Formats: sequence, structure tokens, C-alpha cells
Amino acid sequence: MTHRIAVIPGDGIGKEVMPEGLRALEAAAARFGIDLELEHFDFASCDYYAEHGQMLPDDWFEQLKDADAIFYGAVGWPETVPDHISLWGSLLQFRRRFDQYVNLRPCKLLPGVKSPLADREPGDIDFYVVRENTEGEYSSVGGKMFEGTEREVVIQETVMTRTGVDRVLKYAYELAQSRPRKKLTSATKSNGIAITMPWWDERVKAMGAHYPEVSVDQFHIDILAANFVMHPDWFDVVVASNLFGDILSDLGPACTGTIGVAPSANINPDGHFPSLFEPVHGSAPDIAGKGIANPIGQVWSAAMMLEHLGHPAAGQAIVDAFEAVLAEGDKAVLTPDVGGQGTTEALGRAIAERIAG
Ligand code: GGG
Repeated sequence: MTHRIAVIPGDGIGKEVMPEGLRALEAAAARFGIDLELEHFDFASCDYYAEHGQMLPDDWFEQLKDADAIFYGAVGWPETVPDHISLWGSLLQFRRRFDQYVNLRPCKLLPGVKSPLADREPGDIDFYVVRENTEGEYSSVGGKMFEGTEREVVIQETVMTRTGVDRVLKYAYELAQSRPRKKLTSATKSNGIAITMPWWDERVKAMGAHYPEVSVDQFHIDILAANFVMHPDWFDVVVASNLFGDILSDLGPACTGTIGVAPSANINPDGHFPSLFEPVHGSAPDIAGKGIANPIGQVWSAAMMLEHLGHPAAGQAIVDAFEAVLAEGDKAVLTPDVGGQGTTEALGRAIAERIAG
């Protein structure tokens, strides 16, 4: 069976980490006898926007819908395209039209990487953020009135649906149930945001009736953020709305030393549409072009993609390879965010060599 993968590097460091993600993917495919057909696309990037005046071609859905997975880099180049135009014109279209309603973001302290938190060892931080990915605070409901006048009014509504919330909670409960600790934490702000958030809390309780083995904590987002820093070992599976999940899944990896290693899977669990795999980080204009971006977020996303496609051993081989390279600690190979002086390519090559065995 051949897996058709749509490859979209996007912007900034997306273009630099993607070749290393592909190097790891191809090394794992060769070792495990997996047949991949890679199809490369230049859209969903600000360069494409500069040429065409839009982030995506009109027929993007037709071009991508039959892919088995989408492998994405990063989006955004604010010097040429405002961030809200590039994001809404690309990634958010994919998430919505392909109904990728789960954004799964592992957060793990890796061997050889120093956490900024005192006395934390690998094993102390190992949890998942499950982010609702198609509605919530990322809504297109709202507008402006009296623009540019003293009476200017700007409104953007949060949209939560029972279908949308229940299905992501179900995914989170099932993930928690499958893990040894069986622990779920829900993030809201139900005292201040007093309509949608208490309702989310009610849905958490209602869904919990189907998962009696899972223990559930509910936190306000502010103290939850503080506890990510003070007690990251408390967490196992954390479920949150679109915005809160986005923030927590940057904060979590920051507690593990670098956001550069964090991967994500935008999953359509029903399998009707392709799921999309991308690092958590963005295009990082501050380091783009320097060749020093950490490729592990992209490489780990390749591992998640292989697992999703039914090749868990190949995915695990990729994870084992980057953990071994990090644990070795060769400063000539590691990128600066993990204490080295190496390049994106040097680290990517070292990982691919390990995968090949
Ligand atoms: N690789 C992910 C990426 O480019 N992220 C840019 C970003 O800001 N994304 C916002 C989001 O995930 O909602």
C-alpha cells in the first residue's frame, strides 16, 4: 500500500525544518519497507500569497482531499502578509474543511535537554495537550461597526457547539483511559467567562459518566498555567478550548526547555479527510535563514504521522533516534536551543543516520 503525503513547507523556518522532517520520514520508510508517495506544494505560504494574492489556490480542497496525510511546516511572514491573513488563509482552512477537530500536542522532557524549571528530569514532564481545533475562540463570527470613528465597535464571538465540544472531550477521555495514570485535566475560566466556560465544565462532567476509570481535574486557565510551571508532573492529558489549548501547548514545551522539539497532529479521527502533522512552532522570522532552527518538532511530527498511518514501530524508531541523539549531547550536532552550536541540517542528518541503524 502506498501512502500519498502532501508536503507543504510554508514559511520561514518551515522551509528549513521540512527537509529534515522528510529525511527522517524517508529513513524510517526505507527501514520499515513503507511505500510513500510525496507530493510537494508551494501554496499555504506567504511567497504564494505574494504571487497570487491569496494563500491557497481556488481548488486546494480538490488537490489535497485524497492525500493520506498532510505534512506541514509553518505559516506566517508578517513583513509581507499580516499574520491573521496568512493563518486564516491557510492552516485554519485545512483544520476546518478537513474537520481536524483534535489537535494533539505531546509535551515531554527529553533526555539531554535542560528544563528551565529547577530539578526536573526526563519522566517528570510527559503529558498531552488535546486542543479543540475547529471552533471556540477561533471563530469567524463577529465584525466591526463605525470603523475609524469614536464609536468604533469590534466583536468576535466564541462559538462552542455540543457536537464540537463533546467529540473532542470524548477523544481526550479515551486518550486518558489508554494511559497508565488515567488522568484528565480540563482548562477553562468559568468564573470570568460565565456562559461558554461553565457549559464546557458541564460537558466534561457529562462525558465523564462514560469513563468512570478516568479521574478528572478542572482548573481555571490562570492557575493551570502557573501549575504547568510549578508542578508539570501533575499532568497526564490536558483538554482545552482552541485558544487555551494553543497557549498551553507553547507553555508546556517551554517548560521542557525548547518549543523547537514540540510536534502536533491535527487529526480528523473519523478518517474521512486527511490529518495534518506540523511542529507546534511557527515560522520564527527572528531565526529564519540562519540554518539553526531545531528540526525535532518537524521530525517528531513525521513520527506521529507514521503512527497515524498505521506504522507505530516506524514512528517509535524516529522517536528513539532523536532521543538517542539528544542524550549523546554532541554540541557540534545539537542546535543552539538545546545547548549546541550545530545546524538544522547537522541535527537532521544525525537523526536520520540513527533511524537507518
Ligand atoms: N507550525 C505551526 C504554525 O505555523 N503555527 C503558527 C501559528 O501561529 N498557529 C496558530 C495556531 O496553531 O492556531
